Amino acid sequence: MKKLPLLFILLVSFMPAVHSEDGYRLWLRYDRINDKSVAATYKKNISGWMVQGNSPTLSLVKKEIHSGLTGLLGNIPEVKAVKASVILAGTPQSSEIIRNLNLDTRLQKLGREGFLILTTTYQGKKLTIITAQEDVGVLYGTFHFLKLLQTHQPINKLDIESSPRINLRVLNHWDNLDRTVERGYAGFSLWDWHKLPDYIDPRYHDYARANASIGINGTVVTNVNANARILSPYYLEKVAALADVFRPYGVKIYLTARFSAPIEAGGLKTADPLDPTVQQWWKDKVKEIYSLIPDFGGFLVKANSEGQPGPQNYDRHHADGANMLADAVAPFNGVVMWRAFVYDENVPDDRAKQAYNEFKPLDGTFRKNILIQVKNGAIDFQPREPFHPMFGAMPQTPLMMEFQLTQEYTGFSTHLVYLANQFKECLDDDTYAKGKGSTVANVIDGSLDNHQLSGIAGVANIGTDRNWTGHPFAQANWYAFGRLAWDHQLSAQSIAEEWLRMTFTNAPDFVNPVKEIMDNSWETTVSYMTPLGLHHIMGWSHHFGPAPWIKDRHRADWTSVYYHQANKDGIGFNRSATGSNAVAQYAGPVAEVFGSREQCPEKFLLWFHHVGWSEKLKSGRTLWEELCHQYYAGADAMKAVQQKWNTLEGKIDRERFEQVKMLLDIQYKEAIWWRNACVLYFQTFSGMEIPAGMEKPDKALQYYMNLEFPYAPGIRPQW
Ligand code: GCW
Repeated sequence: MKKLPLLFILLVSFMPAVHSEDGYRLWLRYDRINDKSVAATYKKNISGWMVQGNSPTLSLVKKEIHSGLTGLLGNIPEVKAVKASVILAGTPQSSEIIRNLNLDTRLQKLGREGFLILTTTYQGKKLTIITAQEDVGVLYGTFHFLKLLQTHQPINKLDIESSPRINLRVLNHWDNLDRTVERGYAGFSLWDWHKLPDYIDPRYHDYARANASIGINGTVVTNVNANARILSPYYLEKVAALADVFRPYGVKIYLTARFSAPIEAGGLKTADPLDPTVQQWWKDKVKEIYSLIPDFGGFLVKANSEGQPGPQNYDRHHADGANMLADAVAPFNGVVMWRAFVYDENVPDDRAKQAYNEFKPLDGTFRKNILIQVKNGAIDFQPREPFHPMFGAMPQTPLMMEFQLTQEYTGFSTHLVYLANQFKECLDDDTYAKGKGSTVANVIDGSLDNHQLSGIAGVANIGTDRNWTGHPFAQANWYAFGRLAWDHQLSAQSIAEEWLRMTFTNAPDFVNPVKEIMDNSWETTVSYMTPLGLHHIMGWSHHFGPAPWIKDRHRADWTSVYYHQANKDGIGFNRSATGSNAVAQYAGPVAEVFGSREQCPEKFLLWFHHVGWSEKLKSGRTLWEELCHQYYAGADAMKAVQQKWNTLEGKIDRERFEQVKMLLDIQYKEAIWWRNACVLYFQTFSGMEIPAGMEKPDKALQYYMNLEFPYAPGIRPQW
């Protein structure tokens, strides 16, 4: 063995045991502001801080302000009495000074969770107050204030009012009880059921704190493909321990309810929602849960979908099932989030139409404490989908949005894909349900149809990986989800910018180019995976990589050929009036645009139309040429991103720079793979040459078709 130099050994053994820039701190990095003039201005404006009041949440506020100010600016003292330029946090109840400022009318307008940050004078002294009606609002305001410092914004004259546009801002963890995570690409589940309730992993606090910092106020800790065991006393005391940790951060806990739990966990013969013994079982179970977790949020349910049991097993409607659970949680102010992700291979109709067909007739029959949770598009979190036709179609029912943060269909956690642009495209789309301006965002925030209850869910991309999300940039999707859930009017670009400044650096020569990379990343991915409205052409079951050739499997609606419908004439799923007529599920003006071959936006062309290979598109290219162009442009754009990233060496820490560099190598390789496999496969139908100037794939189609991935996440190898 080679001897290590003494100096090296000494250095290593005296190195503090911290993980430097390993991403664990997410966007909550409070490193000293090294821009001297920025720091000096802040110090002039902040002479000290005080938090008035005592509660578990206000203790967190104290901790946050202390660590934030100390980290960012150095020693800023906690003071006991007001003096000039003090930061004061509290509510009118907890702080006499704030009470004396008579802000009640302003605060009431901001609701339970909203906050006010105000520079004002008190007894002749300039103060900045962070206040709200309730403690949790003060916590949100605190994070906002610290963000201003982290992103180098002016703070000398603040008057910021902010309140969430959506009530329930919830993460959905598809975490199994054995700690595997369905569609998880960032390690295992955070919830260590074995060691709970006695062992509280500090990470539970850090998780809740990160959520609170972006306004997420709920978490469903178990998979929608549910296991009834979570409802057993063995687990419920563990769930209660998690709830105790999350509570001061304003994060409520929810569970998934397996519809057949009365049979599995209760020993009943049926789970029929109209059977009184079943109803009673749920009532008792709910009572038991609330005795352990008084602020339990409620249930999320996947029923009669992909093999999950549900009311239809007993010839009942979704509403019968949802209402039964809603009645059980109603006395405790709980809610039921009932998923609309239903489709059945035995129903001959277009899969894209099935959820609407099932749920629309039930509008008006759901209890008041039910939200129907609808995925952003009608198929399944594809790289790009038109908005789900259910949005706007059920005015009497609060519809909740479900976005997917975990990148099941957008390159797992190896591809840099900033999903805020995808979320925004959907939120900003106009359903025309009540004429122009009936955006999806207005449907889900309750404003369009005057619903008090509103919600948005993100399928979490979080696991035990040290940096939480696998790809350092996947943190941005968690962050952006929270920010948009709070305020869907924010732009994807502004969110990217604040995230970059907090997560990496404020230096414009890093922030600006990387913001651009993020801003283009989703379109680029769509382009090398599923351009022009193509969808569901990925690998069987694990969904890794391209596999447009999948056919002849036990479920047609899980094959690729079902969706792309390529043949000698052309490609695309005809969902217009001459095809499945899925377009008719949209309101008139939308149906007209999507249903017309000429008017349909080309980004959705093959989603709604079967188009001939030689038909001309807006670019003047034929469909075949355009398809090739998009695949090649997507892969080329990835090359450019790699090159751009490499010029940024030295501008951020080496750890994350290198990580991203390696991941971009993978992403470029996989972009080429998608491009080659798809172009070669579709060529077998078009029979046309890859246009001149485009580099020919170096392998034959068969090579791509023979690839296997026993190591792909979600796969259990047979040998
Ligand atoms: O996206 C698909 C996934 C399934 C998932 C299902 C759902 C939890 O491939 O893994 O199951 O959707 O949303 O229920």
